[in-house]
Amino acid sequence: MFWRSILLLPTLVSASNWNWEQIDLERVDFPETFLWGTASSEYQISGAEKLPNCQWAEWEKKGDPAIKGGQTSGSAIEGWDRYKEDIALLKEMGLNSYRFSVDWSAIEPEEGYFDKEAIEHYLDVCKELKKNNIEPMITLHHFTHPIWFEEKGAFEKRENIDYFVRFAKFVFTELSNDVSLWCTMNEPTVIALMGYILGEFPPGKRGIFLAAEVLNNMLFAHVAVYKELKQMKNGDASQIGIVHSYLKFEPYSGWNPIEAMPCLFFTKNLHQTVMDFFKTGEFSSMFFQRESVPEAKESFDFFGLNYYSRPVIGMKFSLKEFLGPTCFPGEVMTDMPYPSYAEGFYDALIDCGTLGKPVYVTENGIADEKDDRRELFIKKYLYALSRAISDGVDVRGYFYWSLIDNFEWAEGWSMKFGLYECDLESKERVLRDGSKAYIEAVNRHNQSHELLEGLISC
Ligand code: GCO
Repeated sequence: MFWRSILLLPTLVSASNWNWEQIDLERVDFPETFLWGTASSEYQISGAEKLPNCQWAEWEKKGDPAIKGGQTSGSAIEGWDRYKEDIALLKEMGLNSYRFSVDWSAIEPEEGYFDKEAIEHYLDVCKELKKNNIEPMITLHHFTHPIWFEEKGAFEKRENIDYFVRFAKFVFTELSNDVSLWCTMNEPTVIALMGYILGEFPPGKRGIFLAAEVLNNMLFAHVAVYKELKQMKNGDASQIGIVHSYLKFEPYSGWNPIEAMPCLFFTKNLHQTVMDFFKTGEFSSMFFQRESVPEAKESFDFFGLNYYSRPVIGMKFSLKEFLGPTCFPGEVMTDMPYPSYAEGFYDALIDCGTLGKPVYVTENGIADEKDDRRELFIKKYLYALSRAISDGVDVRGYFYWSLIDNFEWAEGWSMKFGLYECDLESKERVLRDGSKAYIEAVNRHNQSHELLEGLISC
């Protein structure tokens, strides 16, 4: 198995590079009925004050180094209370969709107790979106869950999946009259990596066998939720999928085994395992965990792709750090430990297209506090998206991460992903200059189709 994985190395880390000098970034074209939106998650925009029963609220209490510099989420950007204001921003930008999460700890703060007010809040959010012709896309699990679920061992135990299924069914019953796009889980691999290998997310464990088991259980939970929701009222009319973080690690010096081995390890376990699960119905980790779940192949109506970049790993030759993130000559780093790499976005789209289902880009964006790379990032990534679509990938929508700066988990407030920045005192939202590239692209697309519709109806 191990040696077979080594032979896989070239396919796992193969990368392409385009000559951007010869590319006209304005030459983009998108399908007429395309969803343009932004994405967020409840904890990141509403914080521990609004969600005190969430396992992240507990985790934050650990301070530094659990969260950089001991920062806290507080009331974050008051996303819960300011939803009307933020939906007005989406509308003003010309967007027609919004991906957000329904926080489990708000809905079921105690085991078996479902909070009426919380579900009504989400119903109001959906109604407000619909009123503004903005299509809601709901994520049922975006890294957070109630403390009581964490105490039971969360997804470490297969039997706990039933709790998640029960929550999912409750939310679907209440909201599916107004919502037809559903994501069961956000990035199970990131939970496995951050929560169970690096120990930087709750529960802060470090065990690769356990990490693979958690991933296995989360994928299994996705299949279980999919099957249940599809049988419910509105199930057939809904599109239900999963969100995967497409993460291929690349060694800086190609075949240097010290760099290549960890890249192979992470790419195989945190990425390829998920792609294979949905392609073949087989779960297989490098640690000899195997499970056949044939229904997995038909357990999604769309595939949610989160793509930011591909991390490049190089030797550091310093006493402090032996291996670390870097980029290739000529590349531009984002504020996160990876470069801007639009070619990888194209490759990822082509790869996801081979799953045979429609693809939604459920997240893509850049952390850029100085706002000196955002504009070009947006233009290049939208070009890559348009090229993948014209090369045959059935992409139905694109959700920029994120509308407004928000609490970036263990990074705290240091990563500025927002199209809008937010003053954490006044909570005022201010549009960044670089974000205008997104608004312009969306409006150009909207106008050209309105024009076309006008001509057809003449
Ligand atoms: C993730 C999450 C988001 C992040 C975003 C920026 O990918 O970790 O889905 O919650 O905030 O991706 O890193």
